[in-house]
Amino acid sequence: MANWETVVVETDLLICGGGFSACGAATEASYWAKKKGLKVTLVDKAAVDRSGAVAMGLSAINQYVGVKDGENTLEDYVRYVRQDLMGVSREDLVYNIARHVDSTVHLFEKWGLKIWKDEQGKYVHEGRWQLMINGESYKIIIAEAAKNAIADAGGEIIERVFIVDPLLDGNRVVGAVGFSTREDKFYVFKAKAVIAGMGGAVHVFRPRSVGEGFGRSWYPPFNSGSSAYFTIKAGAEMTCQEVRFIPVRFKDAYGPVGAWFLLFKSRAVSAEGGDYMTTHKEVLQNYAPYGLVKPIPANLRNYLGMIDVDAGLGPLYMETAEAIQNIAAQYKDDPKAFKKKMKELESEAWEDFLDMTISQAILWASQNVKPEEKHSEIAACEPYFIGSHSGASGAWVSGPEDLPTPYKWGYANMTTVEGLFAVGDGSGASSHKFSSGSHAEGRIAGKQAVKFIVEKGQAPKLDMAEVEKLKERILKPLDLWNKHKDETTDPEINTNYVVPRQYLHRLQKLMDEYAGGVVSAFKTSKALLERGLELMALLKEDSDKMAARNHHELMRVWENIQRTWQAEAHIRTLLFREETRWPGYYFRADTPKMDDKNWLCFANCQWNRQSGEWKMMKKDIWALPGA
Ligand code: SFD
Ligand code: AMP
Repeated sequence: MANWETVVVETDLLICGGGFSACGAATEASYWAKKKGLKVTLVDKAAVDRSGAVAMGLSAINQYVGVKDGENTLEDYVRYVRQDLMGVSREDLVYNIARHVDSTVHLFEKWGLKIWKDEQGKYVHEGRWQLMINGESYKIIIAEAAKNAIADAGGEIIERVFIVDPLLDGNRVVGAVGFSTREDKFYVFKAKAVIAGMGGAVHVFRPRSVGEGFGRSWYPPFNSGSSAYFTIKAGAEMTCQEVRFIPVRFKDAYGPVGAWFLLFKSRAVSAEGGDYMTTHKEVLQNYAPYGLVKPIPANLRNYLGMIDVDAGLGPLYMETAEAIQNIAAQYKDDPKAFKKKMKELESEAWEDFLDMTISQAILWASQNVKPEEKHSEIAACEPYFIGSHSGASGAWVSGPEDLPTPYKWGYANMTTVEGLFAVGDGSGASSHKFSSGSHAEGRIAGKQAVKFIVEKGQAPKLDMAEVEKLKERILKPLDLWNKHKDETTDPEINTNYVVPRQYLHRLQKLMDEYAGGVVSAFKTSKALLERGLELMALLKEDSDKMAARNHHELMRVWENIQRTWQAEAHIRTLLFREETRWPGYYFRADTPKMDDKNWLCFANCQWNRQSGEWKMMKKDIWALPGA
């Protein structure tokens, strides 16, 4: 076995991940931990300042309820999420996040984030729930607050350590193992409670960007399903594993569309079919009541565009020029004011990308796009797993203490495994939390995890023989490489191993063709999924044969294995739910209709740590009283 040092870190609370939810958890937990003399340790595979989905920055805060100004009620937000997720959401969790999110946003502002204000000093809204920000440094600001809080409480931040597996004592989490991506060090974390905040997953499906563009995606390439893998492997019940997210984005560089639709009030059209939201309006009747209320759910908006694409009426376009002209038109009688407004809109259009998807600005520049003169192509992306946005996959977590929710087994945001909490993209069925809501959810879980430690914390009992086995398995790819690399002239072609990229292509091909990726126009069926599972079993056998030539590739190996578990949970749940509830995200060709009678419920799954079997379950939906 590779001769790596084992570093043991003892802590009370372990926070896995350093993104928005983890920073929220660290900020809040440190405050309470300091009072109780407890230690908080945060571990990120990258550098917290620029890690996760918000690495490049964002141009909007997508969840702000505005309770203090009487703009909306918490129940309004619960209804919005219920509607957008076609009736399937954990209303207790959505409510809990909504009631904490405004104060989180106010903290962001206090920490230095620039939120746009109008002449009256009120926040500038992009849409009903969204606020415009100067967000290039969004992540750094939020990271700084988390780092300060941890330092103040005497905690620790460990960067560039990739968390792989949870450690368990029966049904109680007692820590985690991981490895340094820079040094020959294997880490063992002993903890009384653990928060999984390692984001969602990308590159489970073959991306549109292949060849020279490989790696480019809407969702950040850094998140590879670590939260899902961690909670599944711990034996936690999972939910909404079928609810992937497919955003529509500016084509090929994945620039966001929210500002165009909401702030600029732009239309999207297909080249031959016109405004698909109008021409296919009657289709929405099939998805009543969700299809009939504004805003129309994200998946249905996708679906109406896909109808034209399937009919060969594409490409789809965002009518940027028309939208800009429409806004500037109010100044048409004053040429100077008109020119000034046009300049302002033009710079806002570019800034929207420069704040969060710089490559889209580069692509526009390289293709000579002037948004004020010419429309721009948009397309549905490959599927991602991001339960904090408009997908819903994640762990099934306990609801808040004070609500009469039936889903409650102790501490808010705790999974079905004692002491293991999940947040952000790691917790399911509580979509539309975005950056601000994920941070708020992290704060909720951080406080609850400290409470758990105070009330139920136990010295973690670790089976060191088990840990040693894990170390051997986790470092095996390095051994495989060293043992066999000289056997062939091209070290990437070898009968004893596959390199991570080869394995990744195989996983992506499988998912794309059998589980409804871009190549299959997001369509799948029972037969395809069953065949996909057969191939998945063979792929999993070969996951043991991945080789790594260095630290970086070792991380690639484990990212791939984690993606594979996310993929399997996805296929199994697509198979279980015999209806098409989210057309536009995926279509079950053999059960093409929405079936409220049988399937207005959560589809949950759980992997059994002893038997290795998966169990599939239906869970009832609970509606928040008054919403
Ligand atoms: O609109 C390990 N999101 C947007 N939210 C907004 O509020 N406004 C926007 O403008 C947003 N836009 C947007 C958004 C997302 C993306 C991808 C784009 C654009 C291109 C959503 C938010 O970003 C999202 O909701 C939150 O970031 C979710 O928070 P969280 O904590 O669940 O995930 P994270 O921030 O990505 O952090 C993950 C962390 O885990 C680390 N990590 N650490 C240790 N071991 C491992 N094995 C690990 N694996 C991962 C990561 O390094 C990171 O620290 S809009 O355009 O859609
Ligand atoms: P996006 O850039 O697509 O991630 O969107 C940013 C925010 O705007 C999210 O809260 C979306 O749910 C919302 N959004 C985007 N497009 C629309 C639309 N056409 N109608 C209503 N809400 C939208």
